[in-house]
Parts: sequence; structure tokens; C-alpha cells
Amino acid sequence: MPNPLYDEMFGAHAGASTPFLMLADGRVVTHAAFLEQAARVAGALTDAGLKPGDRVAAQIEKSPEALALYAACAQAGLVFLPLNTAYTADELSYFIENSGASLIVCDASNRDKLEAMASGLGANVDTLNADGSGTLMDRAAGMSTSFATVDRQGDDLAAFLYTSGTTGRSKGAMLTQDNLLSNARTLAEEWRFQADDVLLHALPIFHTHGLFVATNVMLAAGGSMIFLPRFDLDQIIANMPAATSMMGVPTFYRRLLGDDRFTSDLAAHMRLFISGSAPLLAETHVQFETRTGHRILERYGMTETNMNTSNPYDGERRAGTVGFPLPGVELKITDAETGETIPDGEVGQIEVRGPNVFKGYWQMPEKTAAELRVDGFFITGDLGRIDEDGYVHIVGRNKDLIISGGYNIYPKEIELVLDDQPGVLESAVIGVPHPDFGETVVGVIVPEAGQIPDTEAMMDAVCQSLARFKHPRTLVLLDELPRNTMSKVQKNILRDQYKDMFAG
Ligand code: MCA
Ligand code: AMP
Repeated sequence: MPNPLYDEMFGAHAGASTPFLMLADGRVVTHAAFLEQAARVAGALTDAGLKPGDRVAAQIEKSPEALALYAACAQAGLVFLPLNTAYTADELSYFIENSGASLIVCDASNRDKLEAMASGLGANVDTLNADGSGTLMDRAAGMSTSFATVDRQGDDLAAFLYTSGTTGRSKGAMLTQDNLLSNARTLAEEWRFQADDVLLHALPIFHTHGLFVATNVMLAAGGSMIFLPRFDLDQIIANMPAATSMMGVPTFYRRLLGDDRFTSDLAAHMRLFISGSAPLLAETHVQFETRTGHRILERYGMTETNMNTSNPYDGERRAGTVGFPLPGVELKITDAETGETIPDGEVGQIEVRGPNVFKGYWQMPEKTAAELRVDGFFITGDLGRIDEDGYVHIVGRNKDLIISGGYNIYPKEIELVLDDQPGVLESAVIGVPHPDFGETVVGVIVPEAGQIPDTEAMMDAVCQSLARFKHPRTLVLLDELPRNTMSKVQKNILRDQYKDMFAG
């Protein structure tokens, strides 16, 4: 009986002695060894009483074992729920409670904190550390290297990924086996990945880009990855000669261009550089080509949809655009008021439909209905236009979102914390241009009459509640926020006022 995701992505490599993961310390994990380890982990998970459809939340460092947990969930029919390692206990408790996760896998250093939380929510806790040690692997060591793959249908859930919202409440995007599989197949083909490809992998594996784009594409192609724990310029430069390709957020490419060791010689043998998760400035695209002769291939996606568009592998990779809808993906530009399709060339909201589009938000039917139309089109919240040659341009966002170094930050989440602080009447959080991260966070605070709020105490409160990458890099005090005639805060005026604060 089938399990489409496991069978095609993982099972297809059973017994293969080909390299899958090449680690910074020189170790190589073959496909066969990886799958044996995944089978052991699947055994440990089911032995602990987990049943198909149960959620497994993981806040763990990047490692081969962490990836084996993803494969094990696929094999055992469990729903994998990866979580950013930067999330605080406050953030985690919401995800765990909302998802109803049965198991939380975390670093041993967080065990006590998470156990206290988990016991109230009926979840168990296992540990998995960056070096592959921990209770999960201890139990897995006693399991068989073969595991009877659990039957699944393409429409069954494979993963939940939490994405924040404009109301400040995160939503669990439910991704099916077919969502992941269809996108991996399409991308591997569109970008011509083959078994002899070696991907330089320095992205985190708790978001779509590092897990479902980079890793799934390499699994679909049967290639290998130089699997680095994080983006580190020295490591990237040292490992590039052994790679054929790289995927990254624009910050990766800006940082490479800022290093003199990154020369055309170093990049000459590379087949492909891909960028996504945030806008790649046309300027970065041009500088990269001038330095290396390579035109970065930019693509566009979302947590809810995986990848929607891509610049062509053959043909012109047009700077400042995200290319064409992928095969099987329909994309239209609509009027935000009427939902009607508008003519090419005009700016409107981007809507997409296809096998890549998620099933909805976990236990949030109203939010699902507000964004996912009954005819299957998903309203992305991005604003764009299609040019005369069919290239899609993203020109802005219809949602209040900041993207810093490829991480999404919803201002509302931060405003809720700031507004709660003593002496604060109200706040507005905005994104301003930043030379390294693309955008960075600024908090604008309006004090209550006669009050001078303690900004240090405010930052402490933010640290307590929110992940480091969401923290405002500065707080400014203003007497009042600019508002339009409808009393809506005009963030565009604030963004304009502070746009040069971090200019490089
Ligand atoms: C780290 N910091 C950040 C960020 N990353 N602050 C804001 N934005 C960030 N992205 C914090 C650090 O904790 C540190 O705090 C300080 O900023 C500077 O850290 P630095 O050493 O410069 O950062 P880093 O550790 O080198 O990380 C930067 C990074 C990393 C390499 C760009 O953020 C990264 O790997 N980003 C990739 C994100 C990603 O995978 N996104 C895909 C989402 P302190 O000052 O306390 O030391 S999936 C997606 O978007 C869709 C679906 C798509 O289309 O792909
Ligand atoms: P998320 O699903 O939360 O990880 O982020 C998805 C959002 O990232 C999209 O809705 C876009 O706003 C943005 N995004 C992803 N890729 C690109 C890109 N190539 N250019 C511009 N924005 C992008």
C-alpha cells in the first residue's frame, strides 16, 4: 500500500550507497544510512504510541538526525511541525497548544522549560541535540533499520508550518503529501537538478525554503547536499568548490558580494544560484552577474503554497521579476475589492491555484475562507503585475509584513507587546530598508500624556515574548501617529520618515 511522499522522496533511495549529506566535519551520510536512521526514528516514534495523523513538533538544531526526524514522520504517517529555534517559550506554548502536538522534540537545554509546558497540554517531550545525541536517538538506537511504511493518501497531511498573521495570531498552514511532492517534482525538473548535483545548503530546515524547496528538490533528484549548520561566509567559501548549486535568501548573496574571496574563479564551475523568500534587489542581481558571470535565478513562494513562480532555467532571468508561473500553477492578478481579474500590466493582488496550494489553516475555518477561495485560488496578500512578456513582478504587499533576512515578521505581534507596556498609548511597527537584512524593524511609540516610557524595560518585555529576529532594532518616541481621514495609521508616512535610518 502506498505512501506517496515517503515512497517517491525517500523509499526510492533505499539501499543506495550514494552520498546524501556531506557534513562540515568531512563525514558523509549515504542515502541508505540516512534511511536506516529514519526507520529507527519512525520505530521509536510509533513505539512511544504515536498514531498516523498525530503532530510532532520539533524545535531542534539543523543536523542529519533532525532531517531523519522529518523522513521518519513521513514514513510513520505523522504530521511534522518544525519550529524556528529562535522562538521563545511564549511563542512555543501557542504553537503546541494550537496544534495539539502529541510529542515535542527539543534541545536538551530546553527540556525543563518545555516539559513544564507540555505536561499541561498532554504532550510528551524527547530531546535531540545538535550533535545528534538525546533521548530520541537513544530510543531509536534500539529499533530496527527497517520500518513498515504507513499507508497514506496524497491528500493526507504531511506537515504544519505556522505563519503569523496580520491580527498577530499565528495560523497553522496544513500541507498535504501532494502539496510537497508536486512542488518538489516540478522544481527539480524546472531547475534541472540531477543525481550528480551537489547543493550548498546553509539555510535553516524549519521553514519552507530550507526544507521543502532545498531538501525536497535534492531528494526528488537523488542528489546530495553539503549540509552546513548555518550561513557562515568562511564555510560557504571553503565548500563552494565542491558544490554545483546554491539556494539562499538575498542576504546570502549580499554577504557573498561583500567578501573579496568570492570571485568569478570561485563561482566559475557552479551550475546555478537560486534566490527567494524576499525581494532580490535588481542591483544585487546585476552586481552578482558583473562579479561572477552568473545570473541568479529568482523564484517566488509562500509557506501556504510552496513555490508559485520561477525565472526560467533556459531563457532570460529577468532582474527584479520572479519569472513565470510554474507548470501546473495558475496565477492571476485581481482587483482587491471585486476579486475580478484585471488586465496584464496593471497592479493588483496575486492569486494562485494548483496542486501546491495548501489545504487550509488548522482549525481556523474563517481565516481559511478569507484567503482560500472556494474555487481553489489562494489570495497571497502580495501585490504584483504581469509584464508584456509574461514575467511576474512583485511590487508590494497588501498585508502588513516585514521580511528581514528572509524571516517574516508581522508588526501586529510586536505592537501587541509594546501597547501593553506602562506609559504607552499606542505603537506602530514598521520595516525600513537595511543593507544586510533587506528590511529591519523600527518601533514607533506614542507615550500616554505626561509619561516617558522606559524603552529599556519595553525591550526586555519584547525579548521575553518574541524571537530575537522580530525585535525592533530601535524604538522612537512620537507625539502622535499620522492618520488618514478614516483614522487609519499611515505607516507609509512613517516608513518614508525613517527610511534612511539604517541605510548602508
Ligand atoms: C539573525 N538575526 C536576525 C536575523 N537572523 N535578525 C533579523 N533578521 C534575521 N533574519 C539576529 C541574530 O540573532 C543576531 O542577534 C543578529 O540578528 C545578527 O545576527 P547575524 O549573525 O548577522 O545573523 P546570522 O545568524 O548570520 O543570520 C542571518 C541569516 C539568517 C543568515 C540571513 O537569518 C538566515 O539564515 N535566514 C534565512 C531565513 C529563511 O530560511 N527564510 C525562509 C523562510 P544578536 O544581535 O542578538 O547577536 S520560507 C519563505 O520565506 C518562503 C516560503 C520562500 O519563498 O522561501
Ligand atoms: P512566508 O510564506 O511567510 O515564508 O513568506 C512568503 C512571502 O515572502 C510572500 O508572500 C512574499 O511576500 C515574500 N517572498 C517570497 N519570495 C519572494 C521573492 N522572490 N520576491 C519578493 N517577495 C518574496
